[in-house]
Amino acid sequence: MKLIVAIVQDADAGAVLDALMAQDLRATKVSSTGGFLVRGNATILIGVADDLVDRVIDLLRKHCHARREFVSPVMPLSEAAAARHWVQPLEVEVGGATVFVLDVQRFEQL
Ligand code: 2BA
Repeated sequence: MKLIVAIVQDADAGAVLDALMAQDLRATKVSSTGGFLVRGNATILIGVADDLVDRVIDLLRKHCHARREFVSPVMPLSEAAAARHWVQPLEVEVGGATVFVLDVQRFEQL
């Protein structure tokens, strides 16, 4: 058995959960926050038999989309005044999904 930990964008989480449920796969969504952008994202935990891992990854690939986000660098007001120009927002591409596949040593439902 494997535990798939998929960090996805909030906008895609609903479609991923719907697709997992439609295939009778079990999942748990946990609200999370990315360390860099400090914006909400979703971490989806999916426990599956080994032979279903590729199916789940295909499903994540289908429903998770990369998007461009802009981050405004924070600058202290005094420095900003000294610089006499606006700091350009930084553009980053947030990936469709960041996926970890872990071996499960033991699985119990009590
Ligand atoms: P964040 O940490 O908020 O990162 C959002 C996006 O910002 C990243 O997209 C990447 O394009 C960019 N980014 C992150 N750190 C950066 C840095 N030090 N310098 C420049 N740009 C940077 P993704 O790589 O697709 O990551 C999306 C989200 O997946 C991340 O949100 C984080 O929540 C999670 N993540 C990514 N890699 C991870 C890892 N190795 N371990 C745990 N979580 C991870």
